[in-house]
Amino acid sequence: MPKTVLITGATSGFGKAFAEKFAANGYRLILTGRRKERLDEIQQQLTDTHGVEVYTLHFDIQNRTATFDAIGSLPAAWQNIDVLINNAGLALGRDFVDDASLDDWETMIDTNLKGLMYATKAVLPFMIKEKKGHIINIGSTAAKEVYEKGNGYCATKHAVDAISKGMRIDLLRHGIKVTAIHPGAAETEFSVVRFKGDSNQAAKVYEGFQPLVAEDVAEVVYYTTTLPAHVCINDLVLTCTAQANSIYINK
Ligand code: NDP
Ligand code: 8X3
Repeated sequence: MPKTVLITGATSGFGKAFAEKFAANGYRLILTGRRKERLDEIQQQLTDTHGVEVYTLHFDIQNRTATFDAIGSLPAAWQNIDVLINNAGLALGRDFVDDASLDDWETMIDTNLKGLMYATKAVLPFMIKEKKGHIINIGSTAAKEVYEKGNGYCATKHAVDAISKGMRIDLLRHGIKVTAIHPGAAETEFSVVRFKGDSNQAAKVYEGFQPLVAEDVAEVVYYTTTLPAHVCINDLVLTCTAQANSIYINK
């Protein structure tokens, strides 16, 4: 029986690269996101290329009922989830605290923190029943240091760091691994979303150095799932070689 991974935010960037990597390694995939057409395309492409089974669920992870209804609707044959990757997330805006938009803050909190908690709580009963599982939370270097004009986003990622530590402690008794992966700057749709569609401003973020690409992060995430049952990577920060942390980039 192939293993099953559920990836939130699988329509682009890291999540899409995770889907490709796990499919190439024979996993069955449950892919989620809001953009149904993209999920359908990725499902078709991965099925054709790797011959794996792909199940898609499209919902807004900010919506608690929609998240529980979607994950709760999984047929019994898809409930044996080995790996949950809590990846869906976004940054909105680069503004001083006094200029930052409350709507942006609320969207980031609802997606990056509350959405992650909803997805985890929806999947956990399946893992607890099986007495095994691996939860991988995608944090950020922004979970480790706060940078100027990063206020709301950094707060949500610090919260992801904290909830990952809490999950690791509380899920010990169920034998469930919890890994937090904290990538640095990676060129995906992330900055286009952050700058609300301004792709020129987004491109400037990555000028003058070679950032990570989604496939780099996928390699590391996949690696954490290949270790023996008694070994767990708890917390891992990865950056491109030009980046030391949230603040220092050699460019
Ligand atoms: P992308 O913008 O490329 O991908 C974000 C994914 O999240 C998309 O699949 C999107 O799907 C999904 N998503 C966003 N909002 C929602 C929502 N409300 N409901 C459901 N799904 C949602 O960005 P990345 O791949 O770069 O980001 C993935 C994760 O990695 C995020 O948590 C981000 O904070 C984190 N990260 C990114 C870094 C970077 O530099 N790129 C570095 C460190 C961490 P859809 O729009 O279809 O709903
Ligand atoms: C994304 C990386 O530097 O924009 O988490 O915070 S950064």
